Order: sequence, then C-alpha cells, then structure tokens
Amino acid sequence: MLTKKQIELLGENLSKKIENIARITNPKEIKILIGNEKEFLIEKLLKEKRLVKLKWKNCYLYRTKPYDAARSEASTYIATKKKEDAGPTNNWLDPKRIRKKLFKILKNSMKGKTMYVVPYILGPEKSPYSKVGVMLTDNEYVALNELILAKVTKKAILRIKKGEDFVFGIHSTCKLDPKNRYIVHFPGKNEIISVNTEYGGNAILTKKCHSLRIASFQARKEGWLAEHMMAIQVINPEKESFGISAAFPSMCGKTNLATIKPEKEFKNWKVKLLSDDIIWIHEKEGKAYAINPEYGMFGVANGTNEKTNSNIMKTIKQDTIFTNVGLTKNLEPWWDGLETKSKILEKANPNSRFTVSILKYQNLSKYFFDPFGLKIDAILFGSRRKELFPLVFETFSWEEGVLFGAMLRSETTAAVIENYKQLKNDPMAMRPFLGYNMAKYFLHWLKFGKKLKEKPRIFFVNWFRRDEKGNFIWPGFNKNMYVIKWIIERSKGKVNAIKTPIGFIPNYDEFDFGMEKEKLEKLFEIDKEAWLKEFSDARKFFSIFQNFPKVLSKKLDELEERMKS
Ligand code: SAT
Ligand code: MN
Repeated sequence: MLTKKQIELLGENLSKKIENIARITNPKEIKILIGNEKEFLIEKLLKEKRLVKLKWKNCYLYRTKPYDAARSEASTYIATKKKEDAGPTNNWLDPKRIRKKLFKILKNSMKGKTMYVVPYILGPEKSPYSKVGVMLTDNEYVALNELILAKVTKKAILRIKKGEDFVFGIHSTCKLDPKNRYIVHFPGKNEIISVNTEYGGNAILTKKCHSLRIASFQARKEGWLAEHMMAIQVINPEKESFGISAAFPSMCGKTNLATIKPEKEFKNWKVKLLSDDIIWIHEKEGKAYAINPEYGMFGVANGTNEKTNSNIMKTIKQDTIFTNVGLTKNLEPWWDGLETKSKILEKANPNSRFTVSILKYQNLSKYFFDPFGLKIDAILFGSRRKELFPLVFETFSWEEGVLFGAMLRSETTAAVIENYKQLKNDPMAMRPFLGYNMAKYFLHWLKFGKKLKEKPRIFFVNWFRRDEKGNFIWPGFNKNMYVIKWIIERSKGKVNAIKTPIGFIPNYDEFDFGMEKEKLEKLFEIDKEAWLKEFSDARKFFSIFQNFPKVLSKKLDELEERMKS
C-alpha cells in the first residue's frame, strides 16, 4: 500500500484509485516514478539478466517472447456501452463484463513485484493541447520505455490534483499468456487495462492506447484530430518553412520520411523533425497546427543503416534500448542491412525496435517545444501498394483527400501479429488506433476541414510500386526529397502538374535524376480498369458502416464517373 508521504504527493483521489488496484494485484511495494529513474531501472534489469549490455554506448537489448513481439489487433478492444459506438472496424466488449474478467486476471498478478506509478504529460508541457495521465505497471522494461517515450514528471500529478481530467492506465505482465492477452480501452471512462503482454504498442500505454485510441475519442468531442502521422518542418533554399504531416500504416516508412536527409542535390534544404509517429492537430485562427504528444521514438530497427537512414543511425548509436534486435559476437546489435565485422550470433525479429529520446535527434524542429506546434501546409496519406497507386498525386479537394484517406488499403506488415502480407483496409492508417466508430471519424475529418480557412492540401504517396519482375521501381529513402519538394511547390502554387481522374501528378522532369523514362511512366501509370475495381472494393468496404457520410459517397460517384469518361 501507499505510504503517507506517497498519498500526500498523489492526493486523495489518485491514491484511492491506485490503492484499489494494489488491493487486487497485491504488489510487494509501490514506487512512484518522477522522471529520473532510468539508471535505476536499467541496473535492476541488468541484475536480473533481463537486459543485455551492448557494445554501443549506453545501449541495451531486451527480448520479448517471440509470440509477443508485435501489436496484437485481435487482443485489442474498445469497451463501450453500445457496440455501435466502437463501430464495425473495432473489436468490441461490454465494459461491465470485461472489467470483471480483467480484475480476475489481475488478482495477485503483481505478487512479489513492484508496482510502478508513472505520471506523465503528453505534448509540450505548457501547451493548452497537452494531456495528462497516470499509468501503473509491474514491468521494469515497460516503465523504462515510458521514461523515454513520454514526459514522466511530478507536474502531471500537480495538474491532476488541481482537477484536470486524466487517463488512468493499468498494465500487468501476468504470465504473458497469449490466450489471456487483453488490451482494453474504456474511452468514456478515460481508462486502459492491458494484461499478458509486454510488447510496445500493447503495453506502453502512452503510445497507441492513450495518444491515439483514447485521444481520438477526446479529439472528436473537443474538435481536434489525433492522428497516426509523422510531421516535419521543411525549410527550402529561400528559407521558407513548410509543415508536412503524413499518415502511413506501421512499417511503411514513417520514421524514415520523418528523418529524411536532403542529399547533395538538395544542398540548401533542411528537414527538421516534429514527430515520427503520432500528432495531435488543432485549429487555430483557421489554420492547422500539430503537436507531438510523445518525447521519444519507438522505431523499426530492421533495414536501418548508414545508406538508408544515417540520421537515425547517428541517433541510436548511444542511449538506446533495443527490443528484439539480433546480436553479434562482439555484443553489437544487429539486424538485416546492418554492416558488421563481427560474427552474427542471432537474427533480428522483423519487427525489432529502438527506443530513444527524441531530444537525442540532431535535427529536431524548434516547433517541437512550441505550445501551439507546427503549422501544417500539406497532409500526406500513403500505403504499401505494389501496383495501382502512383508515386504521388495531389487530390482535388479536402473532401476528396478525406475520401482517398478513407479508401486507404495497404499490404500488412510484421508490425502486427495477424494476417501478415495481405491487402487490408486501413483508413487514414488509423484502423487499429481509433477509439470510436469510424464513420463518425470520417465525418469529424470533414467537419474539421470546414473550420480551416487555410486548408492543407492533401496528397497520396506510394513508395512501394513494383515492376513485372517484382522489384521496387522507386529508390525511396532520401530520394523521397524529390516528392517532398514537388509537394511544397504545389502547395505554393509554383509548379504545373498533369490532371488525371484521381488528381494532379507531376511532370516527369521534376524527377530528373537519371531515372529512365520507362520507369517513370510505370511509376505514374493510371490503370483505369484497376482503379474502377479499387473504387468498387472501396464501396464494399464503406457499406459496413451504417452512417457513412453522404458527401464522401457522392465524391466517390464523381471519381468513378471521371475515371470512366
Ligand atoms: O504499436 S507500436 O508502437 O508497437 C508499433 C507500431 O505498430 O507503430
Ligand atoms: Mn505507429
């Protein structure tokens, strides 16, 4: 139970909530984290042989169970009184019944362990858009990740004591039994309970659970957007600044785009990072502004190297917690694509990750600290599609942009346990992360657009188109700067484009860096029959919603007409 001093710090209300959980889970002690406990947790994990000290400075390796090394969508639930409020794309549970079951699972689950109380702020501390929460966990690895990924601070407790709304999260490792794995959100109650998992997005509750699922629910009520997007500030040679945000499903290159490095042909360009994974967008004076709720990155290690992403390589060479990466004889971390002279002892999980503070990233945007955030000028949706979608196109309007976002389908990746490598509908890359009915979410996007006098233009990108032999046509990575540059020039109205039924595509000479014309033609090819099939598939998908916005149906009709004529 809490000590007198702890109760004084936490206040009565919060103390009661925590003691209620302690009574059920029965930990041997309760420890409140205030932000400076990283070394302590690392020491403890090392002593218990749960961390491997790596050769890189202050870097460590943690291994989760192979069956617990990615998000589990099948175990993720939205618990609302009415099933309709979770909508047809979420797993739904009755809140009363599941609460009972979860408390049964939690019974004595922390016996002999420490319960960590983790108070945190999401977003810049002084931002009117920031939110607070408290998470409980019995897992040192999860607590350590929280210390890097969220702003863990006493100040969160002070705000809660003053009466601010807060999210309460309960995580317990239990027996890591996948059959009893539950990640349950109670959006109306601002509560999250996660059991029998210790993997990233399942267990680090500030991440997808609070910053997206609970936040999206709050965002709809309060008139803003919580999005699965990266955001960057791009500065051109004329020293003009642009804000670009992009939503891609997990493992489709969000972090790579967020940390893109302008190469020699873009000598006087700068790209600064606001967020690699999640942003909260608010309207202010008719413009859209984004803040990053997080303080760290939980990025994909696999495939990262000096060639693909030297910025990230520099960042993760020290002070980083690696999860499920491989190992060399020399105790260096290892994964596919990484060079090493040492013998490889162990391969990496395809969803291996790095956890690092965003403050360690050398090109952080000053807007990361701005209470109102970065002004967004262009929004990108993107997915992993081997055919159909061109490298980039600009949609004709906010409504059509929302429609294409809603139509987003992607080849699934190793970031989720289930259905690897299938084509799956993933509207706005938010399907796994939305805390309410998706039809209402589409409507919310349309409404939000109406508030904006200066609407960001909406683009669609696809880095993953392949040729007949199955090879990627586009080199991707830092070459994506060509796409970024085109998007900026379009946003400024500075560059002409080719009008197609789906939107504007670039003139090929914008991509003149030695790519053969044939390849460019293939990259931008519009296959009418295939698009008509795509539209009809979209219609089928939209038909699962009872209240799909009419505006979007009408836009889809128009799009189809244009494609036919
Ligand atoms: O959900 S995680 O944060 O574990 C990774 C992802 O899918 O983006
Ligand atoms: Mn993500």
